[in-house]
Amino acid sequence: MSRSLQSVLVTGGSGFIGANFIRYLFEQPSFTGQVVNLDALTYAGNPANLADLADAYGGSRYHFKRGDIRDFETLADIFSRYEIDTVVHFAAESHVDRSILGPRVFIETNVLGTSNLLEAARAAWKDRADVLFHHVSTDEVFGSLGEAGFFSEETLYDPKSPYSASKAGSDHLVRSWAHTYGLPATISNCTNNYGPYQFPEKMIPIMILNILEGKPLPVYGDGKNIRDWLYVTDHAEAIWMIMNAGGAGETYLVGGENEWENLTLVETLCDKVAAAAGRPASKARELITFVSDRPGHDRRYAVDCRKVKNELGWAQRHSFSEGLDATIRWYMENTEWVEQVRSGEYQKWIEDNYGRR
Ligand code: NAD
Ligand code: TDX
Repeated sequence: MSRSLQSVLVTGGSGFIGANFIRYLFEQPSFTGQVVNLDALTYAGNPANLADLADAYGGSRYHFKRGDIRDFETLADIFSRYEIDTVVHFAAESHVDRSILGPRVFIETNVLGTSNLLEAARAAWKDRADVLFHHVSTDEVFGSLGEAGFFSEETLYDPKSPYSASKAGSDHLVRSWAHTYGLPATISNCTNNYGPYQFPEKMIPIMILNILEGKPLPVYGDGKNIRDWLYVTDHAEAIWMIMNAGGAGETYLVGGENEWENLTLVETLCDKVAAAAGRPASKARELITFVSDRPGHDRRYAVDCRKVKNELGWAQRHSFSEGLDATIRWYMENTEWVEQVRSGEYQKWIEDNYGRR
């Protein structure tokens, strides 16, 4: 049976990947449905990320609802009011460092919030087969790799941080709802994303902004931890392909086949940002500062993404160099956005426009 894909509930659509995904969706001629973006607007959620889409499609094909996935009644109301037939679940606490400082909200949102969403979908859909619950997850659930090897769909879970443990918990819940209740569900586990609208607490935007502002570039530990980087719209495309053709109950690993040691990446960013700003690269590199390591810091992530490539025909479109150039340009051109998300004004603006949480 083919999937409806006509009324898509996107959770966390005002965050980094969610906003890029909704933008991507509205660019697809084959997507003719509506999107309901449910977002609690935490520090990481910003309605400005989709302001132009809200102008173009607001009230017709795009609906924003400020709400929390921890609140079951909100979810049940959305499923019935908008006749939701598809869920793409991004909403989460997403930053590893924050999970080390305060794990509780990660468990509440990522684990309990996901269980609420699964229950709301199950109650609304009953035994419908033309529906889909797609869960967006991370390669961090598999733990840390040594120098060789890759995570695959068969790798056993071994999360190491409160963040990755909470995401692993949510993955297990989705799998169990699929197995026990027959909920049509898919999961993607993706490597590190980068691109426009990423909150400047994550490595690439922090480094770009600090280079531009002449501030120290904090490299954790020895700088030799390895991450695999993927441009965010390539991730969005993989999700869209899974929504269309991914098998119910299946998991897909998605990655950039693009591994970088942190220090080498920071040096590359120094060179690229300095060139874009017309400044000497050597001055930028002088800003590199080694700082205490992240507790429990995973050494290396890398994924074998042959399944999504061979079965669904996915391939990334952006080379790392092009993607970084586009990202650097975006942060240089969107200084107002940067100021807004970094200032207390942002929280005030949210409260004035959307009410206190
Ligand atoms: P983000 O922190 O930028 O955005 C998260 C969004 O979820 C925000 O808009 C926030 O307001 C919203 N949110 C948080 N708690 C909520 C709640 N209780 N109810 C409703 N909305 C809530 O995160 P991101 O980087 O865009 O990541 C999105 C998803 O993708 C997450 O599930 C994350 O685990 C996963 N992921 C991220 C990466 C990455 O590199 N960033 C890689 C793989 C997977
Ligand atoms: O200031 C920094 N200095 C530094 O050396 C920061 C913020 C990070 N780092 C290092 C830690 C990591 O090895 O850079 C690497 C990338 O760090 P983050 O941007 O915090 O990402 P990471 O911890 O790898 O997790 C990200 O990718 C997987 C996302 O935040 C997760 O949501 C996603 O699941």
